[in-house]
Amino acid sequence: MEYFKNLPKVRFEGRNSKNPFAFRCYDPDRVILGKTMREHLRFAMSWWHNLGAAGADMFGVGTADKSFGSVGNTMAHARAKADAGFEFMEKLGLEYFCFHDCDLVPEADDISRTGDRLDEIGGYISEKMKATGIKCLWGTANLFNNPRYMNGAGSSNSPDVFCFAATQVKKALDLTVRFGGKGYVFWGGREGYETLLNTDMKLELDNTARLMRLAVDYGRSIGFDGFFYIEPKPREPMKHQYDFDAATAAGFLRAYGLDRDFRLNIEANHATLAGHTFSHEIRTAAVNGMLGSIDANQGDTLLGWDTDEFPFDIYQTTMCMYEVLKAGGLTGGFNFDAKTRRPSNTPEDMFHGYILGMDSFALGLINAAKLIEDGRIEEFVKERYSGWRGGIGACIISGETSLEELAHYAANLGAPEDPGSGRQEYLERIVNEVLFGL
Ligand code: XLS
Ligand code: NI
Ligand code: NI
Repeated sequence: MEYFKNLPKVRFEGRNSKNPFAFRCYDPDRVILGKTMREHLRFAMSWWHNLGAAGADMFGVGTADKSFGSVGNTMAHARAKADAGFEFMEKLGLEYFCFHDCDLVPEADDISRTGDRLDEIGGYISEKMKATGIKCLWGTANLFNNPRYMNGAGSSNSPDVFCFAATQVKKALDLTVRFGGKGYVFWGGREGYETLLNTDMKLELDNTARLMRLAVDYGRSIGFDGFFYIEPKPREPMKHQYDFDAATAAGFLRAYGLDRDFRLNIEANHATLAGHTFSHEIRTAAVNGMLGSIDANQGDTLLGWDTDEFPFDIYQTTMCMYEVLKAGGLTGGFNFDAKTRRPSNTPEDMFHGYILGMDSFALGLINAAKLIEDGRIEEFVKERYSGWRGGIGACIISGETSLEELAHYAANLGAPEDPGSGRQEYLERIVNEVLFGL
């Protein structure tokens, strides 16, 4: 059965195309700085938003029909979702998907029964993967929806709840391995607190790390050789979330000795919620040696919550790709953790969303490569720090000096050399010149 009947296979047609169901920038085989676009970008479909989210919000039920011709909350619906998902990915040329356990099957009352359902759908999806060549970018367990996680999962006050979380992580890892997934994500939506008055923060942090350590040990024991990821987010649903931002998560991973197995999955909208730019989070992950994967979306600063919009802002995709290219690429890929707006409720809109997102990132990649090839920005930064490559700068970096020696040096100078203008406006104009010929 064809689910997206009037929707064609989306192909690259270039800048002159007027076809709304064609890519104008995403040309998977085009080589940019020595790698094809498909290798640089590794786009993934998020099972939850694309096949599950029907547009419900706090004030109203869904507006989109995601039944895919079958009744919700049944295994028949789970299979229909998989069928529709694979058709969608094939039509869009998406080579990867990401999933939560609960996206794949309806949860049963009994967690073991849910596990059986996951085994069943696992077989069904594996067949489809074989037939299409579509791969799994990462899997995860939904440890935030079920009421048992109201006080957290790894960070719950209840050891029983911790064991239920462990059960789900184990099963989600089994599935990820079965799908040959490249990664496994922890997004700690409920790992945080509402008030310190009822919270043992130290125990909660230690236990969150314990769950991750147990996951690493189990994953490695069943042959998972990809990376684990933390996806930082400062708040929402909890008021305070432990994985606030990239810097916090990097420190956490080091403190608990998890830094060899874990990288970071940076989401654009989470960066802005934390009061950072997307690029700041990517750079912070990169300088910590922890840049891993990206949840590609964008927020709306006027709204200020995780709106999960499809990426549209070309400055943002450009500066993201600039950071990614300079960091040498991702271990993961670009997962569209994004959904169409509530009033965009047709199957066509699902296509428009992905075409917008993929083209926005493809153009970002093209632009970022141009900025790198232009070289003026990098040259400026290099020159700005040139003092550290010789003289007293090199001496400080080598570590062979003391505060007394530096004080003596400064006293002899009388006044420091002019540190020079930061030239922000000049650099911003270069960006505009390279992007728009301005
Ligand atoms: C929620 C997160 C979530 C993770 C996966 O804000 O972005 O969707 O990516 O659990
Ligand atoms: Ni996400
Ligand atoms: Ni999010």
